[in-house]
Amino acid sequence: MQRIHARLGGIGTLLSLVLLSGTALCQKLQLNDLGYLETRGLNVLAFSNQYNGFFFDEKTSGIELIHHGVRTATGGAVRLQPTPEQWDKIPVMTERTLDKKNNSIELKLRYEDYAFDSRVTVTAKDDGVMIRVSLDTPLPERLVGVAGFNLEFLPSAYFEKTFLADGRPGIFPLYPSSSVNVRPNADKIPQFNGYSTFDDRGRSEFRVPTPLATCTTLVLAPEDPERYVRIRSVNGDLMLYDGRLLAQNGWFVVRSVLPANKTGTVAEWYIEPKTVPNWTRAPVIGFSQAGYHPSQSKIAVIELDKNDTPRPTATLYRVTPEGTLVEKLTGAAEPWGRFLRYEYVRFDFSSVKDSGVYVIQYDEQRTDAFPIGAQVYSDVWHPTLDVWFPVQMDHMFVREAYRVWHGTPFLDDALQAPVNIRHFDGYWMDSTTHTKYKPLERIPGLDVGGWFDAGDFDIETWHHCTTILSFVDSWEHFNLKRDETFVDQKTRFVEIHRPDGKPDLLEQIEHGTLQLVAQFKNVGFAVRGINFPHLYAYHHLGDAATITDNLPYNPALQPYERDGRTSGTLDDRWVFTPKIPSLNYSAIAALAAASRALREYDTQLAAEALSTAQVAWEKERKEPPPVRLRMMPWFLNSAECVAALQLFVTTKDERYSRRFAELIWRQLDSALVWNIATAAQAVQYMPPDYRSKLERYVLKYRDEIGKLNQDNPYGVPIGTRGWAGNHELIGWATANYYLHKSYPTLIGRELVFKALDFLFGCHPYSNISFVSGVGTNSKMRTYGNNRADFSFIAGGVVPGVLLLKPDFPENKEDWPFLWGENECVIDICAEYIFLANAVNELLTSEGKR
Ligand SMILES: [Ca+2]
Ligand SMILES: [Ca+2]
Ligand SMILES: [Ca+2]
Repeated sequence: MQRIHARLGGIGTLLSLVLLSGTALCQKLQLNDLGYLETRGLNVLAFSNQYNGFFFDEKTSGIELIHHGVRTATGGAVRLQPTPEQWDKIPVMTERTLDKKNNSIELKLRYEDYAFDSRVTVTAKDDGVMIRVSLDTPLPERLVGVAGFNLEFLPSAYFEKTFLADGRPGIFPLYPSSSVNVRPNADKIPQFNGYSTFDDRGRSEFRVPTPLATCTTLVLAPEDPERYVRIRSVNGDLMLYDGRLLAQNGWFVVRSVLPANKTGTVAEWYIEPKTVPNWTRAPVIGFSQAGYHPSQSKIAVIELDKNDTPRPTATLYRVTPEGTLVEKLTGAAEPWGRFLRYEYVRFDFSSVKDSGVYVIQYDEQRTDAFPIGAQVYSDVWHPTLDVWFPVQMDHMFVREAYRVWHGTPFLDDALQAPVNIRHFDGYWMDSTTHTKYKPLERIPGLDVGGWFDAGDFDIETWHHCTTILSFVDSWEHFNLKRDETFVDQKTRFVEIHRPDGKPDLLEQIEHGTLQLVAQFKNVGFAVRGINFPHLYAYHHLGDAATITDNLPYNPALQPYERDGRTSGTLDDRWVFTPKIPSLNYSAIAALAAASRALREYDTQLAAEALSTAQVAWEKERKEPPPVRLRMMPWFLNSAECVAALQLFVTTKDERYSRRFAELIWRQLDSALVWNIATAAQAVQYMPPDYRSKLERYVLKYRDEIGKLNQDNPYGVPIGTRGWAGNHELIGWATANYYLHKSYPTLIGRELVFKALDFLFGCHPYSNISFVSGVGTNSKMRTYGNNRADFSFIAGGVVPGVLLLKPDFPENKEDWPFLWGENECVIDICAEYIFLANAVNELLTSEGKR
């Protein structure tokens, strides 16, 4: 968004600087009903969000600052490293007490491994907060010199800014370049589950950063009234570290080491973040950065600070060929009300249908320019298929013009994973391999096809299945013959922007199918995934071809020794082989579907996919699921339902449709929203009475989604989990598309369009498009495998707006490392291609009505 004039109390304005110099600092923080300390321009949260025991330190927990609308500090807690990494030990918050009278929050933190308890209080004092750490018993011997109180500051919030350490000036490093010491592993507090983020090349050592500065008073960004924070340590030194020396996603850490042999207060900081008097967050004008089709409704949702005074109107200007603005429509900015921490007004400019370039102005703010036109959605999916998916292709060399995205990776796939494992990426192994292979024995034939799951490089079979299914849906519904990619499986070569006479979508379906077929052929069933044995390989950033040595492991050689064909380094990926019936059904569905799409493209692979699916189906039906999976039969039955439908569509064998009919109504009764898309997809294949029977459920579904208009001003589902909700949103809109096709009078087409509006910028926090390279202003920093470069891969769709408890929506654009906000994954991207085409089809086939 562009700002036109400096606004009183707005972001970074000259005016606010002038005001600040002559006035007092902020008012005292108050503990509000939501459980955090609040004043205008500053919130202090204390464990409003918990550390996630699954992915550990996600930089969304501990004591945190939201400073002039931006979450700039996190991780305030007793920690066991100067700059904790994601998989370092985290404290469990065992008790949190709110003291309204004293504007204070007390936390009890525990490290179970060391039976170490501490208390941390955060109390409003003067113009800031006092943080006190106290101990009832002295530090455990092992944690002396190790335990400290840390608070982490967002590097991108302090780039191009200075600090003062006891008055000595410094500049925050743009790139990590301070010093590191190497110490023996005996001194190290082990990371989670004995894993290590550091590849010490067999030397039993680890790295420790040295401080950028040591002082008792530290001022961050003295020149910037919006980022200024002063920290004074009452007892003991403050040290400022750069966490990026150990991990690119590290933050700047301020730390005080806790003293040995002491009880009572062991660390005490007074923190004073400056606030701009009467600060009011600039409005966010949510709108579609990709523009609008003339015939759809067009509603800008404007997000306002609760202290802002809503303006009565907003204006749409047309940008003329001469470069001037002509007022097209001034309309009401209708109040919608409160959602989380903001107030909302909405500006409806649906009546404007003339093709052209427009901007929206509200108050002193004007949006990026965007088009209205009949063709706006025709190409919005191109970057995803042309660029994003080719870059994700595993086992292939991928070039784009002069650039090589990656070399040919994982020619050393793969070894049978050992038994009884809980893996850091959520994979696991049972007490047996369930295969004919011994632990660490090579499973042949898996170095083919597949995609890098996400910002990481594992083969995630579940996501493969949904990706293939969605691709086949796109192929069958929209006949996407676009050809801008050259794929040669034989020489493992891919080139972007180079047509090869074959539809790219089929080349992608083939690429996923090759991996699935290989799993069944060589393992006997769909594997949970193929992933890394070492954490230091898993967190790799850069070219996938350099993660392993690409040579199969040979135990006869020494580590790091090679003989030209094999290697003594145990770095080959592991195949995780727990038996998961629902996963097998998902794979059966994907293979059955792929066999239709590939029938003419690759007859042999199509036949193999279908026979694999049919044999696997018979096997799965005969084998009762393990006891623990019978606990959630609806999930298993959902997968079986999809498999039955896909097998029926492919073969027309009524055994499959009978099984589908047996399951689907039960499924709709137990989990309506989860199953409605499958039910709707089946309408065209089932007997006529199916449609009328389903109508009852559609009515119920319509009532349910109608509530969304009261839930939030966007009228779409907004996820509340630790991973933001764009996937659910796309799934919701896709279900609406299928339902609209069969029940156009019950489910309107706007219920499909709204989701794209949201993805393209009509959402909370900012108005950036969540699809990189699509729309005027779109995500240029995402959690892809090039995130260390603060970059993106065009066409990637991010998870979007993360709702941090209790009321803070966030999607950072200056910091790519929060995966819950910014990680692009294969199934979301495939389903986005479908949705974009669904919207385009509805608007171009029905738009003239
Ligand atoms: Ca993964
Ligand atoms: Ca092609
Ligand atoms: Ca290897």
